[in-house]
Amino acid sequence: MPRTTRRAFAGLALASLALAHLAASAALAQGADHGAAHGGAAHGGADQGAELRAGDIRITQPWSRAAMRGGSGAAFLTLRNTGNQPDRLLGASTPAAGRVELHSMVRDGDVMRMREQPAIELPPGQEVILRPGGLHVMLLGLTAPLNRGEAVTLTLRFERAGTVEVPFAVQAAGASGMMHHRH
Ligand SMILES: [Cu+2]
Repeated sequence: MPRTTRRAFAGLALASLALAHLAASAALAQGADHGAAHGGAAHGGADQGAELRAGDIRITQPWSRAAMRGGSGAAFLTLRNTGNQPDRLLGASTPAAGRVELHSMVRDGDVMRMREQPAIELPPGQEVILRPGGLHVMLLGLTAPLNRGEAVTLTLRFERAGTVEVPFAVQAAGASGMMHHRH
Protein backbone atom coordinates (compact mmCIF):
# COMPACT_ATOMS: atom_id res chain seq x y z
CA MET A 1 0.00 0.00 0.00
CA PRO A 2 1.38 3.48 -0.84
CA ARG A 3 2.75 5.26 2.18
CA THR A 4 0.45 8.26 1.80
CA THR A 5 -2.66 6.15 2.09
CA ARG A 6 -1.17 3.88 4.71
CA ARG A 7 -1.12 6.61 7.32
CA ALA A 8 -4.79 7.40 6.94
CA PHE A 9 -5.60 3.73 6.74
CA ALA A 10 -3.83 2.94 9.98
CA GLY A 11 -5.99 5.33 11.95
CA LEU A 12 -9.18 3.76 10.82
CA ALA A 13 -8.30 0.29 9.87
CA LEU A 14 -10.67 -1.07 12.49
CA ALA A 15 -13.54 1.12 11.42
CA SER A 16 -12.86 0.25 7.82
CA LEU A 17 -12.98 -3.44 8.54
CA ALA A 18 -16.22 -3.08 10.42
CA LEU A 19 -17.82 -1.00 7.72
CA ALA A 20 -16.52 -2.87 4.72
CA HIS A 21 -19.68 -4.88 4.28
CA LEU A 22 -21.85 -1.80 4.45
CA ALA A 23 -20.08 -0.32 1.42
CA ALA A 24 -20.65 2.89 3.32
CA SER A 25 -18.55 5.34 1.39
CA ALA A 26 -20.01 8.23 3.38
CA ALA A 27 -18.98 6.69 6.67
CA LEU A 28 -15.53 5.86 5.35
CA ALA A 29 -15.05 9.40 4.09
CA GLN A 30 -16.04 10.69 7.51
CA GLY A 31 -13.55 8.34 9.10
CA ALA A 32 -10.82 9.49 6.74
CA ASP A 33 -11.40 13.09 7.81
CA HIS A 34 -11.15 12.04 11.40
CA GLY A 35 -7.93 10.16 10.79
CA ALA A 36 -6.39 13.09 8.95
CA ALA A 37 -7.45 15.60 11.59
CA HIS A 38 -5.85 13.64 14.37
CA GLY A 39 -2.85 12.36 12.49
CA GLY A 40 -4.06 8.81 12.98
CA ALA A 41 -2.63 8.87 16.50
CA ALA A 42 -5.81 9.43 18.46
CA HIS A 43 -6.35 5.80 19.27
CA GLY A 44 -2.91 4.69 20.30
CA GLY A 45 -2.38 1.18 19.11
CA ALA A 46 -4.40 1.79 15.98
CA ASP A 47 -1.21 3.18 14.46
CA GLN A 48 -0.02 -0.38 14.14
CA GLY A 49 -2.65 -0.97 11.52
CA ALA A 50 -5.51 -3.41 11.94
CA GLU A 51 -3.86 -5.11 14.89
CA LEU A 52 -4.33 -3.72 18.38
CA ARG A 53 -2.25 -5.00 21.22
CA ALA A 54 -1.82 -4.67 24.96
CA GLY A 55 1.34 -6.51 25.93
CA ASP A 56 0.85 -10.11 24.87
CA ILE A 57 -2.86 -9.65 24.25
CA ARG A 58 -3.88 -9.26 20.62
CA ILE A 59 -7.22 -7.53 20.12
CA THR A 60 -9.24 -7.99 16.95
CA GLN A 61 -12.76 -7.31 15.68
CA PRO A 62 -13.92 -4.86 18.34
CA TRP A 63 -17.51 -3.94 17.58
CA SER A 64 -20.69 -2.79 19.22
CA ARG A 65 -24.31 -2.29 18.30
CA ALA A 66 -26.41 0.80 17.89
CA ALA A 67 -28.27 1.78 21.07
CA MET A 68 -30.12 4.73 22.53
CA ARG A 69 -28.85 7.22 25.05
CA GLY A 70 -29.90 6.18 28.55
CA GLY A 71 -30.18 2.57 27.50
CA SER A 72 -27.62 -0.17 27.61
CA GLY A 73 -25.28 -1.48 24.97
CA ALA A 74 -22.85 -4.31 24.50
CA ALA A 75 -19.37 -4.51 23.07
CA PHE A 76 -17.71 -7.55 21.54
CA LEU A 77 -14.18 -8.45 20.51
CA THR A 78 -11.70 -11.25 20.12
CA LEU A 79 -8.78 -11.53 22.53
CA ARG A 80 -5.78 -13.76 21.94
CA ASN A 81 -3.15 -14.25 24.58
CA THR A 82 0.02 -14.67 22.50
CA GLY A 83 2.24 -14.93 25.58
CA ASN A 84 3.03 -17.85 27.86
CA GLN A 85 1.54 -16.41 31.03
CA PRO A 86 -2.15 -16.39 31.91
CA ASP A 87 -3.84 -13.01 31.88
CA ARG A 88 -7.33 -11.75 32.65
CA LEU A 89 -9.55 -9.00 31.37
CA LEU A 90 -10.51 -7.25 34.59
CA GLY A 91 -12.85 -4.63 33.23
CA ALA A 92 -13.35 -1.66 30.97
CA SER A 93 -14.35 1.96 31.22
CA THR A 94 -15.70 4.60 28.88
CA PRO A 95 -17.12 8.10 29.20
CA ALA A 96 -19.94 6.81 26.98
CA ALA A 97 -21.53 4.78 29.76
CA GLY A 98 -22.34 5.25 33.42
CA ARG A 99 -21.07 1.79 34.25
CA VAL A 100 -19.30 -1.01 32.41
CA GLU A 101 -19.51 -4.66 33.42
CA LEU A 102 -18.19 -7.95 32.09
CA HIS A 103 -21.06 -10.35 31.45
CA SER A 104 -21.54 -13.96 30.53
CA MET A 105 -24.77 -15.63 29.44
CA VAL A 106 -26.05 -18.52 31.48
CA ARG A 107 -29.01 -20.77 30.84
CA ASP A 108 -31.74 -20.55 33.44
CA GLY A 109 -34.43 -23.05 32.47
CA ASP A 110 -35.64 -21.91 29.07
CA VAL A 111 -34.12 -18.47 29.17
CA MET A 112 -30.63 -17.12 28.89
CA ARG A 113 -29.67 -14.60 31.52
CA MET A 114 -26.73 -12.25 31.76
CA ARG A 115 -24.47 -12.67 34.73
CA GLU A 116 -21.73 -10.32 35.84
CA GLN A 117 -18.22 -11.78 35.74
CA PRO A 118 -15.42 -10.51 37.97
CA ALA A 119 -12.97 -11.15 35.12
CA ILE A 120 -12.54 -13.00 31.85
CA GLU A 121 -9.73 -15.55 31.87
CA LEU A 122 -7.22 -15.39 29.02
CA PRO A 123 -5.16 -18.59 29.05
CA PRO A 124 -1.81 -18.44 27.26
CA GLY A 125 -1.93 -19.38 23.58
CA GLN A 126 -5.69 -19.26 23.47
CA GLU A 127 -8.33 -17.11 21.86
CA VAL A 128 -11.40 -15.90 23.72
CA ILE A 129 -14.26 -14.50 21.68
CA LEU A 130 -16.77 -12.10 23.17
CA ARG A 131 -19.92 -12.26 21.04
CA PRO A 132 -23.69 -12.01 21.17
CA GLY A 133 -25.13 -14.85 23.21
CA GLY A 134 -21.88 -15.28 25.11
CA LEU A 135 -19.32 -13.23 26.93
CA HIS A 136 -19.64 -9.49 26.36
CA VAL A 137 -18.77 -6.11 27.74
CA MET A 138 -21.97 -4.48 29.01
CA LEU A 139 -22.38 -0.73 28.79
CA LEU A 140 -25.00 0.49 31.26
CA GLY A 141 -26.55 3.93 31.26
CA LEU A 142 -25.29 5.20 27.92
CA THR A 143 -24.45 8.89 28.15
CA ALA A 144 -24.80 9.29 24.38
CA PRO A 145 -26.42 7.21 21.65
CA LEU A 146 -24.30 4.60 19.93
CA ASN A 147 -24.80 5.48 16.30
CA ARG A 148 -24.19 3.03 13.52
CA GLY A 149 -21.08 3.97 11.57
CA GLU A 150 -19.45 5.66 14.53
CA ALA A 151 -17.17 4.16 17.15
CA VAL A 152 -17.25 4.00 20.93
CA THR A 153 -13.88 3.96 22.65
CA LEU A 154 -13.38 1.69 25.65
CA THR A 155 -10.34 1.48 27.87
CA LEU A 156 -9.77 -2.21 28.54
CA ARG A 157 -7.93 -3.20 31.72
CA PHE A 158 -5.90 -6.41 31.83
CA GLU A 159 -4.26 -7.91 34.89
CA ARG A 160 -0.85 -8.35 33.25
CA ALA A 161 -1.05 -6.43 29.99
CA GLY A 162 -2.27 -3.17 31.55
CA THR A 163 -4.71 -0.84 29.84
CA VAL A 164 -5.39 -0.08 26.21
CA GLU A 165 -7.88 2.18 24.43
CA VAL A 166 -9.88 0.38 21.80
CA PRO A 167 -12.36 1.90 19.33
CA PHE A 168 -15.40 -0.34 18.89
CA ALA A 169 -17.13 0.14 15.54
CA VAL A 170 -20.87 0.55 16.01
CA GLN A 171 -22.91 -1.69 13.75
CA ALA A 172 -26.66 -1.93 13.20
CA ALA A 173 -28.81 -2.62 16.26
CA GLY A 174 -29.57 -6.17 15.14
CA ALA A 175 -26.08 -7.09 13.99
CA SER A 176 -24.95 -10.53 15.09
CA GLY A 177 -21.30 -10.15 14.25
CA MET A 178 -18.66 -8.48 12.20
CA MET A 179 -18.14 -9.57 8.66
CA HIS A 180 -15.68 -12.42 8.51
CA HIS A 181 -12.33 -11.76 6.95
CA ARG A 182 -9.58 -13.93 5.68
CA HIS A 183 -6.35 -13.34 7.56
CU1 LIG B 1 -24.92 -8.04 29.54
